[in-house]
Amino acid sequence: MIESCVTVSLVSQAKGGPFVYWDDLALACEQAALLGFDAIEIFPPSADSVPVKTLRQLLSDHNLKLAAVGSGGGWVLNKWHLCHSDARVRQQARQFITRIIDLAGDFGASAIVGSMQGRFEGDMTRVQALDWLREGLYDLGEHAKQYGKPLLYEPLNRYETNLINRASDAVEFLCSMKTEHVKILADLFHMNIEEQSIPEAIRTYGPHLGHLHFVDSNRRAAGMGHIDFAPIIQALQECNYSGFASAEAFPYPSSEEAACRTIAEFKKLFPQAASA
Ligand code: LER
Ligand code: MN
Repeated sequence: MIESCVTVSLVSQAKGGPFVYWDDLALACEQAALLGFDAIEIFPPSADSVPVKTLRQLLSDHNLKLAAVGSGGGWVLNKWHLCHSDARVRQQARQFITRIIDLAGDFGASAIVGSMQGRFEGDMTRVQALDWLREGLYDLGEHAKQYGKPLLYEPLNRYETNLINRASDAVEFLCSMKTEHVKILADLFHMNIEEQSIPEAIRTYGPHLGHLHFVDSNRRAAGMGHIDFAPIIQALQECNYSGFASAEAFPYPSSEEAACRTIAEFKKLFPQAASA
């Protein structure tokens, strides 16, 4: 069963970014629950900044799950990433993500590595950068193992990383890692830019798929762009995908409206999930 989820950013420096709710965790939980979402996904400045007790209470009060926690705050605020040329910075990136894994793990959720994968620049080769990324993701996946939730690795479009942009490359890379503890986060916005066919790319991910960023071509709420969702849903079902469809979309025209449009589209596309 695919479950609905909506994103909440707690990083004010990420303003303008693709998150539905902003800053106010209590309001986000209240509205998400009212609209009938199953879960929230949080984008925090750091693991330490998340009010764990409050979050636990809010999730319990509103009968919501925590689906995932993003680690991109480490990039936005500090410019840390896993294949930085400076070994100390790579280590800071790993520590930052390790804490996010621990935070998410205590809630039965996965941590996400998206922007924290980084890119290769200057004298560094792509091969070197991918070696560091592979090592980093492998070790972080081993850390995530204790929580029974995989680490989520998110391929991004070419304007955000020059490492891996497409499903076929992502699966080859993941297989070279020889791990059971890292899965793929498929973001429909990035896929719309990079893939020849989004449904085919979903099939390529198959059993490696661990999470979905459910959003339209223009990064507005699903239904507000030109993605044809029906064949994508068909591909997800063929792959027996049973994770979250998490709305990582601009708060356009407002957070409330983006959340409302998302859940309406979700219910239309996943009628079995909506009636469960
Ligand atoms: C960034 O474009 C993105 O899609 C995020 O999910 C990465 O953390
Ligand atoms: Mn994403």
